[in-house]
Amino acid sequence: MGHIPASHPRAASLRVREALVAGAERGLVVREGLIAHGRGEALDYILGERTGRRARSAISAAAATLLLAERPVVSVNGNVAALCAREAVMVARELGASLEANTFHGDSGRRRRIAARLESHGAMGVLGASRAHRARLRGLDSERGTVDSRGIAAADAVLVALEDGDRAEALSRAGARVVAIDLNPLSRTARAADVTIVDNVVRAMGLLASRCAALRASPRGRLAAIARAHDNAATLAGHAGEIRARLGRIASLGR
Ligand code: PTJ
Repeated sequence: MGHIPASHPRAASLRVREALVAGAERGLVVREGLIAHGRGEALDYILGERTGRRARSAISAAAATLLLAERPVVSVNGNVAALCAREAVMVARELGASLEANTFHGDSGRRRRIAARLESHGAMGVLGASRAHRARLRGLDSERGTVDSRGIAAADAVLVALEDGDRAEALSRAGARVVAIDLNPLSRTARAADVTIVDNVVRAMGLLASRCAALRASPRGRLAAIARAHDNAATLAGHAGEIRARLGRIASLGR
């Protein structure tokens, strides 16, 4: 780390790459996670690398949805642990939610490392790494379906970020509300979730923590109204329109 000059026009993006590479070297991130990041990075570039109006509105709906839940869980995979562990812990703290290490690839050793990383940022009792409390999420044959009986298996709302689509669908079928952070408005996760924040986790997780803090004392009626006002399909269509308009402008004006 440290060889990226602050003056480099892509310094912020290069630092995020470095954080992921460091995460891979520490055994938090799998190689597939680096590939997944490339896809996200390309979409972020097209979307303008900023948290736009639609994403901010989705962040409010996400905060309201999670605050209304009785048993919310923040699910953390390798990429999230490497990119925004501190902010994920802050979200869980504001919600009074459990944090659960949950991965698509690999072994319980990596889940333990993810838990340790969250604990280094002040989390306590991170779920997902103990064999004693293993449960299966119905209809999900991958490793991601191995969940904690005290956490995701019993949750009524789950925050998932940077994921393949199967789990959002399985959680929805199981009756949980799903809040997703995913830069791809076309992905299955984005479409299966109740609220999708189309933004980079690097920006969105901290903003979500702040929004949860701001709304935490609100009456349930106000939270329900905020959650109800969110139309996920329309928001995703809006993001797709934004991409089309941005590319159209570039194509016609050359900038
Ligand atoms: O740690 P594991 O084993 O759970 O593995 C995690 C990965 C990411 C490898 C796994 O879940 C996976 O393969 O994911 P996908 O199917 O590639 O989907 C990742 C989604 O996240 C894609 O829609 C990407 O566009 C999006 N994405 C990538 N980077 C970011 C992102 N969304 C938000 N912020 C990012 N930084």
